Amino acid sequence: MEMNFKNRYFRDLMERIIARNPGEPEFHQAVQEVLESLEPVCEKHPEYIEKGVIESLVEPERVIKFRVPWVDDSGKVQINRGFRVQFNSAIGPYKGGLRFHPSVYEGIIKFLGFEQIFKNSLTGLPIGGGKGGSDFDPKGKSDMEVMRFCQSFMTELAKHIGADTDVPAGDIGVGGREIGYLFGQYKRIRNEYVGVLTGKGLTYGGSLARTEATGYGLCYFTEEMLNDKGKSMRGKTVVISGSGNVAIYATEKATQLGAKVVALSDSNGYIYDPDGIKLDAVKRIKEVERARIKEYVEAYPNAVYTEGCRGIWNIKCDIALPCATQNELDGAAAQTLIKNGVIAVAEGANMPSTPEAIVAFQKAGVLFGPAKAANAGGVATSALEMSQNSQRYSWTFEEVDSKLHEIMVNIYHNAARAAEQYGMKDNLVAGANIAGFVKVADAMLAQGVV
Ligand code: NDP
Ligand code: 2IT
Repeated sequence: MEMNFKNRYFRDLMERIIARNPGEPEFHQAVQEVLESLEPVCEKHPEYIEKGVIESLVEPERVIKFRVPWVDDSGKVQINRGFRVQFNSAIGPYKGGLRFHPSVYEGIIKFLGFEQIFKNSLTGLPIGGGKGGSDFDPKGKSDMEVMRFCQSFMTELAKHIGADTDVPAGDIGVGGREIGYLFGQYKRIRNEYVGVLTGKGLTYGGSLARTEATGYGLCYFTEEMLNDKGKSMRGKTVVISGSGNVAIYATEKATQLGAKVVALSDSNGYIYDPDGIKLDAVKRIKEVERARIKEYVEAYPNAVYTEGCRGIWNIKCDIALPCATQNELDGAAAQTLIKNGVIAVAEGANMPSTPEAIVAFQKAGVLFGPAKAANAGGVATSALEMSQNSQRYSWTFEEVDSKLHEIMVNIYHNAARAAEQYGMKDNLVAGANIAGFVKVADAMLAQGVV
């Protein structure tokens, strides 16, 4: 990856990070983007360099890696790897999701845990950064296999987490079903009924609106970003990649805000419905049947299914919301979107746009909402779930949703203000990195060398 550092300190540090974390390109990518944004901050505040804050920030406080043995339905022993990266606890207990996907290895969990530090800080709530997961693939497994895997995973993870220590949640491959099994096993091992996980079911301590929060928050952010430029989502055509938790509830809120969502995808391919996606069919296929998105065209023959997920960015749209996975939208896809007149892109997934894609959008004047800011509604609502658990009380859907809305509006303005303050007006990538960083860095300085 090309390095654009002006300052020698940052270039040397980045080279050291690459050498000390070999074979982890996603982690290098995430760190480099943040360090590039922090150069102007450290020019004004050299104490962040002099007191070792930057070097501490890029080194996880703790990396836990463990064997996850379980028995499949045919009686065969299966071995997976489990991870939890406790990255930074300067402003609160570690907080971040668990990802179950065959592509998971230490570098993926480190990139996600690193980004989580800044995202969590941006929410304005007291949560540190962490992430975990496994290379286990829930696809094609029976409920009982998923349960046995989750119980084994938690048997080890329980030693390292706690309601005031580290609070995991969902991410790719981890939804309500998995959180339920994980919570049950934690409670059994520790004999404690505490809010140690978020995204719990509503019958056992979950918060209303957590399921919807990431997708809804993404749209609240996008709407505010557009409103600030005298525009809105109403009447716009939207393309959303993925068809999981984030994509489904982004589709629901975008539609409520008067936009028309015409495409969704999964890792096999994408559907295009020029009449607007009918979300009830998608929810049935993905949430109930756990089937593939191509089933949609059986219910709605006007829609077209195309094999291969990356082609989704060829569809003409005003707004693109990548909500599947990292590096799913590259420079060429960005150029196609720009040529087709896209006005706004906001990231529901973590790091879905490659560095080349981000540069292309910024050069073309496309409004660009980076993941750390745009998808922070999920973890923000997780923090609201923690508050409700501590209070032993639950808020109504409307109360949680209105707090989520307020948080997303504030995140947009804080990122926009930080960008402007450092002479990078409208660069929300830099603004989000800087606004997220300053609170964590000041907390680290105050707490000394720890
Ligand atoms: P889900 O598991 O519910 O859905 C993931 C979706 O992305 C599926 O449609 C999946 O397709 C697709 N997908 C996964 N991997 C790939 C791949 N390699 N190529 C193409 N498509 C892929 O996960 P979520 O909706 O929860 O997460 C989606 C993104 O949002 C992730 O980047 C996650 O980190 C991020 N995020 C999630 C939050 C949350 O609260 N859940 C909060 C903030 C960010 P398939 O079924 O074929 O695998
Ligand atoms: O990437 C993310 O912010 C999440 N997967 C949600 C984390 C959380 O703790 O709710």
